[in-house]
Amino acid sequence: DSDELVEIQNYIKANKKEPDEKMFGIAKDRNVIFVSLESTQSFVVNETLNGEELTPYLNDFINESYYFENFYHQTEQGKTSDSEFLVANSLYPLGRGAVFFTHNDNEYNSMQEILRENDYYSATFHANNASFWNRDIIYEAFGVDKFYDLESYDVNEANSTGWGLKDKEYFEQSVDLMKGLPQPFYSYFITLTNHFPFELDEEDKLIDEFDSTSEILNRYVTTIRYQDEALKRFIEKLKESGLYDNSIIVLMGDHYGISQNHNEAMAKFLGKNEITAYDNVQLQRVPFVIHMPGITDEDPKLITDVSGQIDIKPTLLHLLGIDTTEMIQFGNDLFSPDRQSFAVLRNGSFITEKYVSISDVCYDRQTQEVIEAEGACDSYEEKAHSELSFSDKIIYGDLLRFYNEEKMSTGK
Ligand code: GP9
Ligand code: MN
Repeated sequence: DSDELVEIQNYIKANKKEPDEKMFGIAKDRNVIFVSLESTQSFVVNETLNGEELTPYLNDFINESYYFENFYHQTEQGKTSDSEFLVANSLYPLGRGAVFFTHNDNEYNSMQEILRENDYYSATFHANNASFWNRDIIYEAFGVDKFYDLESYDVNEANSTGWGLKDKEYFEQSVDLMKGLPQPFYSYFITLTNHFPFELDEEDKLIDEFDSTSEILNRYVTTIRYQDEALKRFIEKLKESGLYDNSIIVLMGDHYGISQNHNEAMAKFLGKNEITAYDNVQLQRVPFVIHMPGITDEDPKLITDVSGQIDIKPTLLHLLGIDTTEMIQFGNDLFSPDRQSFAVLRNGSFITEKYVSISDVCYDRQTQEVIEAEGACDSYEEKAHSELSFSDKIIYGDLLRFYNEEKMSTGK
């Protein structure tokens, strides 16, 4: 009921951090071009195979950007849709099932709705059936102004592979579709080629496959390399179209691509004897990049703080100069000087500046050793638990309807 919401609001208020004055509004009124990179994990960044970079373009782009190297995905069974849910709401997805299906009737205060109140137009570009992951329904609930789905693209056998339209073609056609968007806009792009089981036409293979017992990992490196080439073309075409300069470009890996079933091959790839429980948590890192032409290229930054997808919404809203003081969200602005390193994964594992907790075992992040002494992780245990359970309560109880009622009645 609404009393529960008050308790949650108090928790959120107590944990909110003030934004950095220099960063607040630094990208005011710019277009947002958000790219969700399918199954892209951080281990591919600055990695080579037989002397060839897996992501040459991304590696260069990072050197003109803010790059968060300890950024974790927080998705579960809802995969890409869970990552979209995190970005739009700064709420955690559910531990089971896909919240896009189970709670599409809820009240939300999505990024798109908030931006609409600030005169932004919002659009999502994804060359798949509109109903996949229930997107058509949930985008309505999120207030997405326009969904460029499969129907908006010219898709045929020649320009498709695996799950559908090849990323290069997808980006080419997307920029043409973007030209008509009212500005400023918040645009969200979801790639597809680097999707399990990672199929690619011979002509699109720019590097060799890996050589291991896992066909999946062997092919993954080639689809990762292809996606990187597509991303390069996208940015080039944005520059040609004139859309680039007045934009903020954000890149995010949606979730892991290589599951624990491929640990043996992964160990070989990373040059390790085995993939430990600790390594497995490290492998849940996905790239997160913020690129602001004229700003980040002048002064790029490698950011080592621990963070996650939950933090994206307040971070972006603050860069755009939008106040989030009254908003119900679990993330924190990544540029806030008072923010603490922290990310909780949906299975309850969590990462702090000094510790990693996995199934109630506490590890020292520096040595990767188990801490035998009782209690080191304890003070964060409660935070990790509160975050997930409060977020679940909001979703199961549809509690944002009480918040929205109050907002209506006070006109805030
Ligand atoms: C499907 C695409 C992939 O439209 O977003 O979804 P996933 O299987 O990664 O959740
Ligand atoms: Mn995905």
